[in-house]
Formats: sequence, C-alpha cells, structure tokens
Amino acid sequence: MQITPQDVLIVVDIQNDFCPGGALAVPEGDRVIDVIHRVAPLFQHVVLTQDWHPEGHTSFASSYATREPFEQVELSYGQQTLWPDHCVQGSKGAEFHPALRLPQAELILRKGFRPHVDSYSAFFENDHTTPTGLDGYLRERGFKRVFLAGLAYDYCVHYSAIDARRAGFETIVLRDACRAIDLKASESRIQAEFAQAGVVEITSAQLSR
Ligand code: VGL
Ligand code: ZN
Repeated sequence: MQITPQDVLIVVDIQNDFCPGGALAVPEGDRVIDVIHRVAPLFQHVVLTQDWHPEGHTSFASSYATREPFEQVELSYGQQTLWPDHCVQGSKGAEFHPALRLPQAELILRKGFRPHVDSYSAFFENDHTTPTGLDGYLRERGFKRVFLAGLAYDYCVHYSAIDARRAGFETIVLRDACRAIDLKASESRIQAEFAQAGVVEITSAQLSR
C-alpha cells in the first residue's frame, strides 16, 4: 500500500503507563515502538495522541469507595470500565515512553481530560457526543486516509478506528504496530466490527512509499 501526502499516521497513547512497568501496562506495549519507528518515515504527516486524565477521574476505580479496577459501572453515558489510576496529567506515567522518537509529529491530541467523561476514541469521548476536535483538524488539513498504530488495540485504537471510518476517512489499522490489553476477550469481536465498519487491517510490511 503506497503512502500519499493525504495520509496521516496517528500514533496512539505510547505512554509509560501503558508500557511494561506502568500503571495500566499493555502486554508487550513497548514492542510497538520499533515498528512505529520503521513506518513513520514513510509518512509525511504524523499525529500523536496522549491519554490525559485529571486526578480523581471518573474512570479510576480509586474514585469510588467500593470499586476495583476492571469492574464495570453505569455512568450517565452508559457502561464504563474502571481502571487503575493512569496517565494523570503531568505525571511520569502520562509522559510518552522515553524510547519514542517522533519529533516530526505535527499535533499532540490530548483526551480524557474532562473529569466526568472517559475518552477511548481520539475522535469522540465515551459519551459518543463530545468531540475532541480531531475530526475537524484532520478534515481541515485535507487528509483522506488515517493509519492507526499504538495502544491499546482493544480500546483507544479500536474506538478511534471505528470513529475515523464513521467520520468518512479511509481507515487502516497497522496490526503489528498495536498491542491489546486483553486480546483473548476481544480480538475476534473487534475484527468482525472492523470488517463491518470498513476498517482495514494490514501489517506494517505492506506499506511502501
Ligand atoms: C486506554 C484504557 C483507559 C487506551 C485509555 O488508550 O486504550 N485504555 N484509558
Ligand atoms: Zn485512560
């Protein structure tokens, strides 16, 4: 697949807390970094996302007296999984992994900063109505295709891909440049959803300039 100037690579949440040793570590999360470094030079445009929660965020189990991480709660906008405290604004865990080197990135899109709404998708928060502004940005920049890489495959990458497609972008997930929090539970369901939505999955080796 040949990269054009109307393509953008969106690198999702390569932050310390999502990598081994972090508060919400994705198994082998740091392994995507080399893959991303290999493909990024093919792209003329790169955007980063950063999960960016205030302390006491509504998605943190610690914000509730009687809840544990990975339980579900019912919030005003529907079911929400509770997580260990992670990616707290200004913390070490919220910083990009120190090995990540993409100084050419043109935008760092922060999400999840509203105290009472979580945001898996880089386009819409979990209430499915509050936009992050990314759609408008990409549209105004004239991009037609969105390529996604990063963490976590089953959350932020998954929901960002579905929303990118819904927003009208051709959407391609670089499968080997992603890792999941819980792949067993989710991989076949996500792949069916991608197929249904028209999101394409490829491996990074299929890219060329
Ligand atoms: C994410 C869980 C909680 C993600 C963010 O970026 O995939 N997952 N916050
Ligand atoms: Zn989060």
